[in-house]
Amino acid sequence: MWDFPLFPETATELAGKVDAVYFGELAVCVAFTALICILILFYAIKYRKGSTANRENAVTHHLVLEIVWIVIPLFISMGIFAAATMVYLEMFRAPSNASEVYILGRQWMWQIQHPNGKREINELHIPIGQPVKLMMTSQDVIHSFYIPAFRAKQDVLPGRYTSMWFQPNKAGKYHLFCAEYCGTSHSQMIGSIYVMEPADYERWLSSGTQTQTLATSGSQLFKSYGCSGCHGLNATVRAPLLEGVYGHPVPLEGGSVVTADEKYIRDSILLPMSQVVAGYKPVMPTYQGRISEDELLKIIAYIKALGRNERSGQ
Ligand code: HEC
Ligand SMILES: [Cu+2]
Repeated sequence: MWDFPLFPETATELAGKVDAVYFGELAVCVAFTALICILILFYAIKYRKGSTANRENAVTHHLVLEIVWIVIPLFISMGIFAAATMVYLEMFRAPSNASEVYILGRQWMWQIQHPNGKREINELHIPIGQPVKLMMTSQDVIHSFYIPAFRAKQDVLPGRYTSMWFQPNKAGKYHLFCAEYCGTSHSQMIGSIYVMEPADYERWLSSGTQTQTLATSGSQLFKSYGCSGCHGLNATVRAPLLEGVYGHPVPLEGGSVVTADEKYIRDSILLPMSQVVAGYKPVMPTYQGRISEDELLKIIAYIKALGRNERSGQ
């Protein structure tokens, strides 16, 4: 049997679109290469030494021809640009109903946490037909989360959150690779993605030792790190309440406005001086070096959940 796959499986709709762009470009390249080769051969034979072809009145300029060979490639390359941009935008913008999974890369493994607190290592279980968004960060060096069957790849950086999303449409087991050389055992930083039927997935998600949700762990950390002493309702220090801050614009000291996303909350905790909320004193201490990436994810999940509670209560 033919067992020499030149192409990975396609397990998302988007993967098909990425392939379409790729094969479209390949077709353009092949067509032009063939055209040029054929013309070279044709003229090499026609004007070979000793041939009687007419060499008088050789053309040196041809305006129409020049315009044609500028305009046609211009349209072709703009077409490729438009198609690729459309696919890229779709890849870039996660739908708002996507469920979130947190990924922590480190030398040399992937630690994965689901919002309900379930953890896995080098394995990611997801349901078929539902959008999933990954929030990713690294504990040490740059890694890259790569799932060939989804045509999805995103660098995972220390000190920063990156994200990507996909919606698998075919159940099965797929490869997961680290696609950024990250040290001695980089080649072993691999794993599997399991795309499951929704019912199987629910069963898997609720199986095993039931841990508490990320947001609950986060609320405990919020107390144990003393955040609630300032951010709580009965705090003596004047600090902004964090209910509903996630996803909303925050006016900063100095006049600018930022949207409170994961990165902003992370920076607020590690580098509180870098962005001070308008109307407040910069008294919040930095937690750089005191809070682990893992704990940060939980606190962020908690602050995000605060936002949801508030909105649903309105
Ligand atoms: C000593 C009091 C104090 C402590 C302790 C404290 N904060 Fe703050 N925090 C503040 C103040 C004051 C601000 C507003 C000024 C600023 O942005 O630095 C703030 C701002 C923030 C913001 C940005 C809020 C917004 O509305 O944009 C976040 C998020 C935050 N803190 C999270 C935390 C977390 C998480 C902890 C615990 C790990 C914590 N804080 C501990 C006083 C505190
Ligand atoms: Cu790696």
